[in-house]
Amino acid sequence: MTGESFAATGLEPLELRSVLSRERSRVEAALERAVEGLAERLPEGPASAVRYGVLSGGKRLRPILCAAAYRAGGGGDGDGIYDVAVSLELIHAYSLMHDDLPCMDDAELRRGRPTAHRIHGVTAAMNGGAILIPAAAVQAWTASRALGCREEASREIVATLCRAAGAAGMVGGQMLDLKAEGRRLSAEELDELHRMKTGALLAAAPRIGGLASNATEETLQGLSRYGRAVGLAFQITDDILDATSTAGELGKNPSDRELEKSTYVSLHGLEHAREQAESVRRRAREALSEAGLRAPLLAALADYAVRRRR
Ligand code: GRG
Repeated sequence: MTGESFAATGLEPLELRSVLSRERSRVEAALERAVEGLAERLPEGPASAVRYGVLSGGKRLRPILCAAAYRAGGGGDGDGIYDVAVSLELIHAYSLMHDDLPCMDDAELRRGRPTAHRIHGVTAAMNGGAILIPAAAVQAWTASRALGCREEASREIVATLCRAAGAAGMVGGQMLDLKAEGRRLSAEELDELHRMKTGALLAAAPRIGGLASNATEETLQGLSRYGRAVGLAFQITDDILDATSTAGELGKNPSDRELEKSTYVSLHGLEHAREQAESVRRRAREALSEAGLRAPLLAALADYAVRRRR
């Protein structure tokens, strides 16, 4: 991240680093509240896998996007939105636990640590991941009601989360990914796969924040456009990092190269992938200004999605 890139957002790099660190602390606290409430009612195996899979670091970008959009939409600065926002992270954590299983990517390393099934066993990681799916929906419902959202808004928040996680979103994208094994995808097929597998949940994050803040329809549409662009920029960058970093730098393995997956880099080349990421990052920022949203953190998060190192 260069000073130049953040100056335009109103957040200098050092400032963004400290804002992100403060945001992550608030997300971690909400995750601990959510996981303790859940794990204490579970048998030891899945309880340990859930704690391990959820409370194991990570960038926490989805809940941070959600909370930032809530404030951009006129919500206050209380902790309640983080309890709503972590519903996205519970879905994300389950997807990583399941993605790492031997029947999927058979991964050893995630976030710089052994994967959940390597520590807690395949059954506990599988069950713990499955428990997180309905738990995330319940979390979104109870936390949004506690925040004071109208029943209609809470329903829409839960529906947005479930749609993004489901067959038209993340799970559908993963099915396309599994079906693509050993085959080179066309550019259109790869766009569709990424839009669903990674983009849908990232795009849902600012929309959920907007819904929780009772934002206007115009703001919601702007946040959705912004979220779709951030999701795509994030995924193109993931492909670039996968092609240019070591497992140690990324804290995960195997790489897409090792799995012989189609990526933006394998299809379009590194330079073109970088240009695409840059152009989608600009599109994300334009979506904010077109909707009349003055949201320096959301703008800086679009930059962060492409300028991160892991
Ligand atoms: C049964 C078909 C089927 C699916 C189950 C496993 C699964 C659901 C979905 C997989 C979705 C998946 C693994 C998407 C990858 C998304 C992605 C880019 C993850 C990395 O996100 P970061 O960088 O991770 O935000 P951190 O570690 O920072 O949280």
